[in-house]
Amino acid sequence: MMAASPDDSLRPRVGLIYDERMCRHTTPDGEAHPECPERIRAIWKKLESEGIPRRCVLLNARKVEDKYLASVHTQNHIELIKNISSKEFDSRRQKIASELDSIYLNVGSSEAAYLAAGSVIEASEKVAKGDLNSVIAIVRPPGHHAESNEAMGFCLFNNVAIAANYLLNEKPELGIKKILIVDWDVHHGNGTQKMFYKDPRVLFFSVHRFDFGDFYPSGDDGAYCMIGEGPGAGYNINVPWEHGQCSDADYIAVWDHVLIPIAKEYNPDIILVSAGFDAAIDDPLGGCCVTPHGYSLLLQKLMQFAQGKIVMVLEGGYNLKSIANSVLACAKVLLQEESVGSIQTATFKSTWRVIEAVRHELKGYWPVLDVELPQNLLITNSRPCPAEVTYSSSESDVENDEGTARTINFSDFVEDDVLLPLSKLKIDEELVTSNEIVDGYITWRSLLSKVEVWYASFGSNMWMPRFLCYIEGGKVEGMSAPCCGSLDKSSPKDVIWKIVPHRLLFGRSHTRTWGAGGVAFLDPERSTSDKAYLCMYRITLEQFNDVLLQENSLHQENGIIKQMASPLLDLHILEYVAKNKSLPLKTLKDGWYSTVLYLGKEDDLPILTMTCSASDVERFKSGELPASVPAKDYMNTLVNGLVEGKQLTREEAVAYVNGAATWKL
Ligand code: Q9C
Ligand code: ZN
Repeated sequence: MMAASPDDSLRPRVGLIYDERMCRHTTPDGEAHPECPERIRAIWKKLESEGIPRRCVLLNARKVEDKYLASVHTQNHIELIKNISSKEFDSRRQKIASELDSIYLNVGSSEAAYLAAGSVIEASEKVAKGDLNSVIAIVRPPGHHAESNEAMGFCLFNNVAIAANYLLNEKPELGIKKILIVDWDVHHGNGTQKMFYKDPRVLFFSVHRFDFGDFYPSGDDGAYCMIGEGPGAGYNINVPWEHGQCSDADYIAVWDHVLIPIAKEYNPDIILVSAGFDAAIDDPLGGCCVTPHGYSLLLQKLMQFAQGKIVMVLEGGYNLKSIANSVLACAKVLLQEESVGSIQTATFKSTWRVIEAVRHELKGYWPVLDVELPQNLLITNSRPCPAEVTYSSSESDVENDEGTARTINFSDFVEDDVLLPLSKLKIDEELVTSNEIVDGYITWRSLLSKVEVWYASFGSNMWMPRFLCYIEGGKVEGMSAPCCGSLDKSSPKDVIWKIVPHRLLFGRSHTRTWGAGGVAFLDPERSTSDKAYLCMYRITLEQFNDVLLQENSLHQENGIIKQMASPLLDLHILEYVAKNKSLPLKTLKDGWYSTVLYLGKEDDLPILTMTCSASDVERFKSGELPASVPAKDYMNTLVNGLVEGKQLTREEAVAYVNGAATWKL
């Protein structure tokens, strides 16, 4: 018997479904078509070449039973797809297909359609049961355009809708009560939307190219005002792009500001992804440019929900290389073999406009959306829309078969802008919570790198070499673990000392950095009988954010350095801190240094520091949290700081620290 490698039990169990029989659905006369058998062959070949199948569990494709089709499709439609490949239909097949919208049919079509739908059921059941963590179903024909009584858009049966129905109605014992369907195919998932329009048990989310109704499947179904009906109101979410060329940044912005907050609230039991890869870079139909890395980020951000129960189902995607690379990137994410970093492109202005419109439309149903977006998102690095830059149809570098480029009125884009003057900002604590720590988002950095603040240290950071660990990374003597440092590693522009009338407190008996010993905090309240030494470093607000993150030990998870989607402290929150002197950041509520203090100004720059929560201060003062004398390494660092900073002699420094540490009410 082969010994299991030590991490086999830790590796997520990922299923794969692929079956050559789904390649037998072809154009009858062999003419070229984007939805071709090579699509799934190319994907499978790519996965094989990377050794993915042997790291996965291979599932058998199976044909769907008619009774499971019946809750989604009409009897009429089922009969048609069942019989269409039979001999009796040989003469009529082409005519039937030609009367449908974007459909071809041949002798292999029925079997492929039955296998695609059945395979997605099989995949969903395995994941719902918990036998597997996730599955990738490499199926065709695709499904999301198929309506109850209508094959269209290369789709015969609606594979994902059939599986969702199966879980909810046929297998209640699996305990799946809420399903999130994420449709990131570049086309609107009109079929799926219709099936669950009045059903709150399925939250259907689709992000798609819309072009104001001109992009396939065209019409109004994909508009953001289509939010569901009756009990399903609020459970249908459309994010309609105004134009092509959307990239990773646009999709990530929609994830961060629409899908993820709603998914947190909805708390699905399983996620089905209608994973078309026709928004991928170089797709001949989509005209967008999402990279494999972008797709892997989108998928990774979904893995925090439903205990990672994800079924990824192929829909469209017509560039063989792009779809193969994208599916590969997603497989690595599901296998947790890839740590996904940040993205490079900028978000379109139109994307913020669409996001704001969607949030506005849905905020009555999802209170998390009833908060203004952090405005720095809107003014940093936004790309003008393609329509603003150039728009002559001959010059359009986007190749697509989806109608020709329209002349768009310039003023539509320039006048109606999402940017609000800063003075119109409503700043409240809700805004603070909207700044979440998520991977892969860096546009705020360029803005905050232009703002300087004084970071006032009163603990071990008073010793410059120790503080520099937060900037440059690394560690100094006595520290048990190295710091990751800030993204911007440039040194403080200036260092000055100041004495302030605040009480220094030492508590907490153990830290990750120093081991046993005390940790310094500052009482936000001023009192003339107290004094604390502050060593102040002039750094950028961007760097301050990175320091704040490290001080709260939130900079990494599972050994992976985190990127902040948006800053913990942006300009508007800074304004708020300055006004209120002290501000607990909800995003940091589990950290020891969750409160930002404003200690006035120096050279017209704000002085900021961080301390524990107000309730912890009270608990220190009341003795409920014991004071704790700094242990040797930590004490040395404090003393070094005060001595090298020429504030105190060694003896005075020791007395200062001991005095603060043994202070009683
Ligand atoms: N002028 C999927 O991606 N295009 N279907 C028709 C007519 C149809 C795409 C163009 C595109 C269907 C699953
Ligand atoms: Zn598509």
